[in-house]
Amino acid sequence: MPINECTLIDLPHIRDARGSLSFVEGGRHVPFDIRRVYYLYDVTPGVSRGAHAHKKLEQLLIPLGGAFDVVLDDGRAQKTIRLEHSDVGLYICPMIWRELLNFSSGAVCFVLASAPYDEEDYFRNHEEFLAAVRRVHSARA
Ligand code: T46
Repeated sequence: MPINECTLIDLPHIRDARGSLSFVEGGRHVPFDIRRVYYLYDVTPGVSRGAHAHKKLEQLLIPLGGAFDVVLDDGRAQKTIRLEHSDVGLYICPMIWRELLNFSSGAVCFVLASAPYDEEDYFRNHEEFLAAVRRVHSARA
């Protein structure tokens, strides 16, 4: 999938004197039914996470606190997006290599996913990912 299929999604933000509330509804704010939720927290300073792609999984990443960079790579182009607002999520479509880095202190990455955890859905080797991307493009040509 081309990298421009990965988009920032503005989430509802209800603010009153008590503070802020945002919410996400599957099929309305994200283009998939939510089948799993997980979150990254207590991230060790200086590390990166991710560095893999998914064959079919779709995800929405939301910075619940703090900030971090997401590097997206579709095998042809790369772009880096900094997530730093709790009412803006990043939708990541299938077949995108992603790496999360530059986490601020106390950052939390909350993730909504379209399927339960399945190790078979991962490309954890970048060369294998690139080979799969090339196969898709040559099949389309
Ligand atoms: C992604 C980035 C943003 C599970 O058992 N269940 C789960 O739902 C997940 C996500 C992971 N795990 C296990 C698999 C590994 O043994 O937890 C361990 C660490 O997972 P991983 O190295 O894949 O974690 P990250 O932070 O590198 O990647 C995760 C997601 O796996 C991935 O889909 O996009 O966060």
